[in-house]
Amino acid sequence: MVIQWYPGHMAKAKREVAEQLKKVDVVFELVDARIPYSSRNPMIDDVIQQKPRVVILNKKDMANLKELEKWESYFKEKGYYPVAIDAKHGKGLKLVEQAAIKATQEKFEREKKKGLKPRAIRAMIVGIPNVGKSTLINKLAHKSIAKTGNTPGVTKQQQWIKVGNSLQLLDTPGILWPKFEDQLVGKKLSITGAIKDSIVHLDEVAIYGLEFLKTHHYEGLKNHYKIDVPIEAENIEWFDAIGRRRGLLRSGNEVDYEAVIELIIHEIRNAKIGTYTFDVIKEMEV
Ligand SMILES: Nc1nc2c(ncn2[C@@H]2O[C@H](COP(=O)(O)OP(=O)(O)OP(=O)(O)O)[C@@H](O)[C@H]2O)c(=O)[nH]1
Ligand SMILES: [Mg+2]
Repeated sequence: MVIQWYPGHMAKAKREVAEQLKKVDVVFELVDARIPYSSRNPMIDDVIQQKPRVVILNKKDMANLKELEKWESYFKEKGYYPVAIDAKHGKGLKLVEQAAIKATQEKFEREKKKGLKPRAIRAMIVGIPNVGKSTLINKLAHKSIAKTGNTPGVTKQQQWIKVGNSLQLLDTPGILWPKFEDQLVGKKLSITGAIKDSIVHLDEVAIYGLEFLKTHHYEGLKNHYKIDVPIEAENIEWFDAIGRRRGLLRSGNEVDYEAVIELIIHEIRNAKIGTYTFDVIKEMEV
């Protein structure tokens, strides 16, 4: 699978985020709870460095909660403050503010000792495309934040949004690139909708999804499609069974494989078959 990677863009995005970071006390690193590791920017630690960090595992409603707990422990061990939320439905928003308070406690105590006046905690969101940055900003702000200054050459006016009693959030998130060069990561990013369909081979993505479900959720997969295919059957037999069951046929009663591929990806991506976490911590070297 050939996935393009743009080092130039990547370096520019990194510089821009690093510039914005100077203005904040804490960073909200937003990741997709279905791929808490694969949806991180590979240079993120370089960018954020020692700044206190809340790792927000978003789209909890589509993830496997047991796996999610393991990832929360993983991030805690690294010294971050993880919280799992569902920004779309506004669940877990309070946790974000609470975590920000904890993450910055030491810094604010130091400021207090120096005699500095109490002030709001300043935060910004960073993350790869489609993890829910805009959704979260709008939920925390209780309104849709207008996009400002999209014209080239016009300096973008950044604004602070008041969140709860203690937090101010920068209205523009830092967008970073996901890790493109790893094949498996690319498939995980695609199956969760983080990268465009036009830059991947959808057949490989569908096969990845099917094999993940066969390995981890065989019964659920069979029940969802109301098919009975032995686990050791070739992928093509699964495609045939799913296609016939759903009536995805061409003339001559042939299975329309393109349609099956689209169906599988769509249903996994939108959690129609079940709620899954594709980054399985015990299967990874992290
Ligand atoms: N199920 C579910 N969907 C979510 C959640 N948060 C965001 N989404 C959906 O994910 C998609 C992307 O959300 P955005 O907020 O646009 O993501 P973004 O990070 O701003 O994306 P870019 O602006 O492209 O970088 C939208 O369709 C949202 O409705 C969540 O917690 N659960
Ligand atoms: Mg956005």
